[in-house]
Amino acid sequence: MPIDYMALSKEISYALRHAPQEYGLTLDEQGWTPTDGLIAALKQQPKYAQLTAQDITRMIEASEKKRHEMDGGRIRALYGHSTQEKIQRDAVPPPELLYHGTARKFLGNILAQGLIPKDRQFVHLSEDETTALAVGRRRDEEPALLRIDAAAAHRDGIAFYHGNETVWLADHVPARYIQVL
Ligand code: HQG
Repeated sequence: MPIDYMALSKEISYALRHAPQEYGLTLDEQGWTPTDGLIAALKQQPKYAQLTAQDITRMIEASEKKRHEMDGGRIRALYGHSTQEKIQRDAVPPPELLYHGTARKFLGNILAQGLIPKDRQFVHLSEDETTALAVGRRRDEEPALLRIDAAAAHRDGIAFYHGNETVWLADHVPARYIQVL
């Protein structure tokens, strides 16, 4: 049976973002773990009995979002973590503006507290409005779109981190940098 890349991607995200210990894996400070260990753990399931590193490479290439990366025998998730040990990231200057799509029902709290990471290690922000709206649609058919004055926040000392080409991360975004569009 051909490998279902979408299911494989979801399971690898689950393992590398949320539950490495369920797969007998340990993440290093940057979230890396040996690819062989992940493959060995997945192979215990009959549907992945023949799984190879090339399948994972193909899955990453086939994905519409870059969620994982492999490098020199290691693999990691690029964002989304909820593991206890916070992934270490280098702060980098963000684009002028970032966006966040969310459910309308969260707006009151967000405008009071700012954006907080909730169950994840970081707040997730989008480079463009289209991506942010797609993120928000996971929770609301007519999502609220927020614009973050990232340049001003950065000037004021708020750290931003790079996830992938469209995803940016922050520890917390105070409400004064957030505008509802
Ligand atoms: C909301 C997916 C109340 C926040 C996506 C969001 C993304 C607050 C929810 C990535 C709040 C957390 C992450 C506050 C934030 N009060 N609600 N003060 N601050 N929130 O899933 O950004 O497909 O942890 O607005 O595409 O929705 O899995 O974050 O609605 O890139 O690769 O709390 O996950 O990527 O939800 O999504 P999440 P998110 P993948």
